[in-house]
Amino acid sequence: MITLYDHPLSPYAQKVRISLREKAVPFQLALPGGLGAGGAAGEFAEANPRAEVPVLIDGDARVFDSTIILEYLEDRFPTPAMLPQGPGERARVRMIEEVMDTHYEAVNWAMGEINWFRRAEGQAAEALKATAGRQTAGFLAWLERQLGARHWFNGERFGWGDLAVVPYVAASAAMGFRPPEGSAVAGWLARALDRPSVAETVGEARGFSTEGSGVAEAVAAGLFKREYRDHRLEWMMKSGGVDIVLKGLEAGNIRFTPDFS
Ligand SMILES: N[C@@H](CCC(=O)N[C@@H](CS)C(=O)NCC(=O)O)C(=O)O
Repeated sequence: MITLYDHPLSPYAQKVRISLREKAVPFQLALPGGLGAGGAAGEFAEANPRAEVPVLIDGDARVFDSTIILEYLEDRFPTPAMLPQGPGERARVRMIEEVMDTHYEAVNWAMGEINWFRRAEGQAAEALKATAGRQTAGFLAWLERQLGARHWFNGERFGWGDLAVVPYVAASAAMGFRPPEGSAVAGWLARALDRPSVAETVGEARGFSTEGSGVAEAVAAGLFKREYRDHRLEWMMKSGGVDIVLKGLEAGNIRFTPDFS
């Protein structure tokens, strides 16, 4: 049986859950201990030197990084294919995935830092949220052009292009940044949320509430070390969150990619 180390709120993990469900591949979920606290260990940490979810274990194959896992699943369980036919179409959906994973994700993640982890409060928080709202509107406008007259981002059939977008747009919508009413993306989101693979995955994320879970207090107490890597760090630097980074470094409650050994 395939094991997927993941977390229900991770958009990267959600991409993999949706692909597995579309392909009707049985799998078991495992939540790694120490995730987010900088203390992951065991099979999960051995499989992924970055100590990030998702990680997929399939016999001797131990695969990290959501895109590489999707590629693995495509090779291992080719039917139904998630990628469209033809090099041009495949490149098109991979570019959409790249934008979602390395640009859009930063905005949702930053909203989590503010709303759940309370890295900023009062006026400072409001200013950061306003910036996030403007940026999300920009991404949604970009997505509207990518979708064009297509039924799915993937083309005629639901696939990679859609499972790569839906975790991010559904999360934005849940935070109040919805696709404009009547837009093609709003129609697409409703269609996507109707699919059992997506409904189950997004439902699991929405059922995992951080309200009252004490995560902000855990950050303040230094029990959480949130990963400020790549585009996430860039978001903070370019969007008015420099103080958050400096305070987090001083308090020791942010981390970067671990050194390899
Ligand atoms: N490029 C990776 C990114 C994975 C990633 O950033 N995962 C986050 C959760 S959304 C994580 O596990 N972070 C580790 C931590 O917070 O300690 C992928 O596509 O799988």
